[in-house]
Amino acid sequence: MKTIDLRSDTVTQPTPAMREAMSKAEVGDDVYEEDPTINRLQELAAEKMGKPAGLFVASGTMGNLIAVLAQCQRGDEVIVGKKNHVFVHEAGGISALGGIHSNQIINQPDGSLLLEDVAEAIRPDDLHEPFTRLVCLENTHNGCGGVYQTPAYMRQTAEFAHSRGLSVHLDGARIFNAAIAQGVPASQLAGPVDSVTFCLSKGLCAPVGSVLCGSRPFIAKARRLRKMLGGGMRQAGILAAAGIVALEKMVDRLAEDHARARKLADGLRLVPGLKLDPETPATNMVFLSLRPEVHCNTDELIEKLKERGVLIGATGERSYRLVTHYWIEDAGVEETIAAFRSVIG
Ligand code: TLP
Repeated sequence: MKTIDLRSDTVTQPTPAMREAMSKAEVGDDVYEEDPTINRLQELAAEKMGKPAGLFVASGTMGNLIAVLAQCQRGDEVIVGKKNHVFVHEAGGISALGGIHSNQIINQPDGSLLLEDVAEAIRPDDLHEPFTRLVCLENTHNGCGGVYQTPAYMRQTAEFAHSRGLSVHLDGARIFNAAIAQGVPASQLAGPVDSVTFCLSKGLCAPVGSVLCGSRPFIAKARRLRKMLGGGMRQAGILAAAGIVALEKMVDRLAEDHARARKLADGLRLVPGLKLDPETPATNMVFLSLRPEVHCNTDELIEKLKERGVLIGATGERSYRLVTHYWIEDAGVEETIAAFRSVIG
């Protein structure tokens, strides 16, 4: 039985073209900045983000952590959405490792932060309070349903933050999904912010890695912080080679994942007992929950689907996320709908 793994796009395996490029990659010691493949990946990534420089990092989590550490001192404060990955899913790294305080504000259902809320969260110049330094955004927004933010929102929010003396970091783990969904270049979304992390290892299928992009002085500081965190990776051009294939060959096809997510949602909407989140899917994620008449606890549904070869993830009590990606084909979508029908229909 072939497994249909919809738990996340992080489960994607490298493509044959990636394995081929990895086996042939020219490498060097990246701590000396002498790995030609990493250097090429960083240049390509920076160009795509519309930034002067890039830094290959081990993960999205590491990229976000370095970005925050580079822009805040211990005791400083970051304004961040309550549902942002950096606040919810990164093991509290910014406070544990950076001593950085977070001021969490409400995400609107579309993932955005209201400028009024940002304004209210900015600390006055009062010795009792921390200094506010940074605003963290996320696009697409995972915790809010894989929704995307528009270029206008990114510009307005960054302009506002800058006018108040704050920097802006974008967790753009899935920025290419946001770009493809809107038919705009990713640089239009990342252009207005000071730093951006995006992931090569999610929908783009590379086995490992993210790239953090920003100004040259920012990246120089980030490089030192990466070393401090144990992330100087030596001959990691083997990994960067897959990242180059990801950027050159895997971006445009994300539209296929979005179309399959829509097909999946359309099919599941017709299964009695399932309630799909309004507007889902915005990109490659389908969010749904069980209606009260279905007698099944959160894990039971996961187990029963697993017996039929379908893996999905829980997002809460009787609610779930299904993520489409390169390794999910049309047949997998049909089989998933059929599996749901047989389990709860
Ligand atoms: N998200 C994972 C889990 O951690 C929840 C997933 O399965 O979606 N930013 C965003 C918006 C993310 O969704 C993720 C991963 C990251 C950062 C972290 O990336 P990695 O896993 O490379 O550290």
